[in-house]
Amino acid sequence: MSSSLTKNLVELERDNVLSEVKERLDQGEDPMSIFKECKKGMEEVGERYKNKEYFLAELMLSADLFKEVTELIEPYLPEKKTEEDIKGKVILATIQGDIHDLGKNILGTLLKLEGFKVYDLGVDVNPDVVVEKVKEIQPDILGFSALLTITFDPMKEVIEKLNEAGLHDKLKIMVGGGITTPLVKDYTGADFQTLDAVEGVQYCLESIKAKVVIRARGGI
Ligand code: B12
Repeated sequence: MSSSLTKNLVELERDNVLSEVKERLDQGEDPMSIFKECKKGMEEVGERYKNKEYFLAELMLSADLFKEVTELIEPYLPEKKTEEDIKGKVILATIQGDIHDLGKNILGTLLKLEGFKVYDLGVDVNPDVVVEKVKEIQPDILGFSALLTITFDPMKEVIEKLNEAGLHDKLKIMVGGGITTPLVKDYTGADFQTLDAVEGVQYCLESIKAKVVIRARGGI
């Protein structure tokens, strides 16, 4: 049974959605459960789009609304004060030529909820900027979100540059987004691919655990 929040998001009832989210956050409700209800609504919007009940306009409106919801939720996430409290650092980007960001934003919010520090470089990001940011931030994970086939080569370019600089050994690279497949992972040289943000979060958690074990054994 869908909650009123899920239903209102599906029906694009912006004012109702935002006022319910604000109210429940003020009452101290767990931000993750509010987020999950909204995510469920987004999945339903996606279904309606697939079934041609909704069109691009509805999809865009729901995306904007979902963005507003996540902006309301984020300040209520448990504060990660010290480096030790943070599970790991993740850089996210939609590479040059691609401006789709809905999936990336969902992943970013889920990662924050899980305790990761997320550096979202945005959309249409130049490959060299990604390489520079990896050098500067030294993340545990780099995640690309891709919805267009033209992203394959620039993602590959970044990964090749990271390999050449010996930086790929220190981080895991994942690709996701509607257009990606295991073949895209192999082509670009990434370590992991998925079409599911929750699986992406799981992969980040596992990568961090593995890194801790390697460190304890005197590795990186
Ligand atoms: C919404 C949309 C748009 C919106 C984007 C709004 C926004 N802010 O993102 C707008 C209208 C702007 C748009 C523009 C265009 N679009 Co468009 N768009 C779509 C559409 C309908 C939905 C994509 C979407 O947001 N899905 C919902 C999200 C949540 O799904 P998702 O990204 O896959 O994310 C999930 C997982 O994959 C995962 N995930 C996502 N990223 C990552 C990353 C990692 C690391 C991990 C672990 C997980 C993960 O998490 C999410 C939840 O589980 C698709 C068609 C479709 N049905 O997919 C076309 C589509 C992607 N677009 C397409 C095209 C061609 C375009 C345009 C070029 C159209 C044009 N002629 O102008 C432009 C592109 C402009 C550009 N330079 O980028 C094509 C791409 C074809 C191709 N093979 O390259 C598609 C497939 C439509 C089609 N069938 O032709 N688009």
